[in-house]
Amino acid sequence: MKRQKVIIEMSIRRSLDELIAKRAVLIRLLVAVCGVCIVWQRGRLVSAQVFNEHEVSTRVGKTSDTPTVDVRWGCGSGLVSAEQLQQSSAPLRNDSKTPAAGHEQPNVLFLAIDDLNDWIGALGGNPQVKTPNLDRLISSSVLFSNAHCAAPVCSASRHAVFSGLRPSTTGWYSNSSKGIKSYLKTLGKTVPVPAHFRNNGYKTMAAGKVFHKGTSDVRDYTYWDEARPKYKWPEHLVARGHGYQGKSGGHFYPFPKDGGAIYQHYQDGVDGQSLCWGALDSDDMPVEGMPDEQVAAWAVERLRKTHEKPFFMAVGFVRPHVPFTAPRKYFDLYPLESIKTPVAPENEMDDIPLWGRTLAYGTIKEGDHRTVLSLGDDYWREMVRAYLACISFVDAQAGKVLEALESGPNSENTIVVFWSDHGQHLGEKRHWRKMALWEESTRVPLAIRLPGHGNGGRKCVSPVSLLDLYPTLVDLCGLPPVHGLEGISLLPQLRDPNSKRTTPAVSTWQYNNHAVRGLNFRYIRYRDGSEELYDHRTDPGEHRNLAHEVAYLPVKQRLSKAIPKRNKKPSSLDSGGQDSYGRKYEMLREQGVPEWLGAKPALPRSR
Ligand SMILES: [Ca+2]
Repeated sequence: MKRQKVIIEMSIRRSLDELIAKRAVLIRLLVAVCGVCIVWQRGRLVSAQVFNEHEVSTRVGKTSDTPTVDVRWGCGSGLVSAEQLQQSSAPLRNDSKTPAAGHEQPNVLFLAIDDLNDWIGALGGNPQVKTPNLDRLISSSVLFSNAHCAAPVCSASRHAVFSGLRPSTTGWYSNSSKGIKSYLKTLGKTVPVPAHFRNNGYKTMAAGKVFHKGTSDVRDYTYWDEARPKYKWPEHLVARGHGYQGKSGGHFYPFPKDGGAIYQHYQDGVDGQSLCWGALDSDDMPVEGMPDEQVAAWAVERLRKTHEKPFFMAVGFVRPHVPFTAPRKYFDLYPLESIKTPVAPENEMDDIPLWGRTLAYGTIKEGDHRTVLSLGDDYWREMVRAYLACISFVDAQAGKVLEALESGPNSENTIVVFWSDHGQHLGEKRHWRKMALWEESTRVPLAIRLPGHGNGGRKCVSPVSLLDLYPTLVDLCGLPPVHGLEGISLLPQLRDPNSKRTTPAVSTWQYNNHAVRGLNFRYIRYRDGSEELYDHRTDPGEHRNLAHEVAYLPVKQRLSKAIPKRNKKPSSLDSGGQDSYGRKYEMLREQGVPEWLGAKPALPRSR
């Protein structure tokens, strides 16, 4: 009996040992599978960052000896560091579709300002500008001082931001009006940023110019739980007849009573009205205030409330987009006689290829810069002052929104992302507006403020792209990863702004024209193969094209590796046709380049 008991005990122990051994094998197997997954994922990230410019760092501001500040924000059950989020191999959010009111995930205020170049205090693009509110925001944010758009025009840039995909991947290159068919063909399979937030338990809200045409570019397609209705101009202002009919079909108001100088020159319906300005008096504006003031009031009202779910709120201001009209008091900040116009060296167009000059020609029949010069000795300076006035006006509106956030119940757990969709030329390279591949067109303000203001006031000088916003938001808010995004998360730079980042920023304007911005150089390659190269260490104004200098061949070769291999043809080129720039290029080639764009052949300067 005793022997039988011993045998049974031994048998049970052996079975247990085998079970434990099998379990250990299973656990080891699981660990191995997880390891392979992590290595594969890291490999993907590394392969995306394999490009290395080997440029000499010219980092400015605070340096690596500045201690890294832990990036933290308040959560329902304590504090979660960005480091923890980044290093976790588990999904970055919980599985609940409806996070509790404690807001386990942070809110996001996504603040977009249209057509704002680097003329803000913190970026130093124009020392005369007054932007106290944006400067204050940046002083508590991580500033990305070398940030660039994916496309230098409203609609293409915004769809790149919200889809996380390049124009050359989707085929959405321009502002041309697109119906639902075109949308489905180019972007139908994407999940726009606000849709991803909404699908994962966030309340989504929007007001103003978020997409090109407001809170959505596609009729009946909405990503928002709450969106401010599209603004309608008062009839008495429309009846004045000065509204500028943009090429994409949008109307822009308001104008002064007499329409301003350009209206006096061109009268009704002549294009060129977009290069206009005007100081507005109270009866030139809606009784409720300018649309941007109304958008600010809408956002202020909601930021002062608590919300049951975490929110993603997009607020888009239209100014400083043309027309450069704003309340008169903002013009009074800038006495005309004090205004300096941008530097435009006499022969700066001579070493720019025909494609570059084609872009600089602009959209007015006689040429944009030529038109500005023809409107009077002071018109260029007046336009610069008006752009500055519009910037200060929109800075004041941003200030209202930020004050409401900071003094309200959402101040402790809201990420602020401040960005513009592209830059703006005001005569540099004889070019106006955007829609080119030089620094003035592609450089944008970009600053991210984390709850607790981690690393506030520090600067990342590495090149980054607006494409990086989507994966950054996914990381910061713990959303499920999205397959195929073409940007790279900025989370490492939010943790440490000196964190190395070697992937350049690529901007694309129309089919197969690209600019690659590295830490120190800008390389442009147009669709006919012509090139430009600028060294920002010695030539921040991009006045000397180095593309034909043998010594810079290695730089060109390195930067050209970042040019997209895939360039989806827009429908206008499907059957071998030309787009509008292709036609203009052919026209200039046949008729010659006008004197104001540099009549000499586009050859390298003699050394
Ligand atoms: Ca824009």
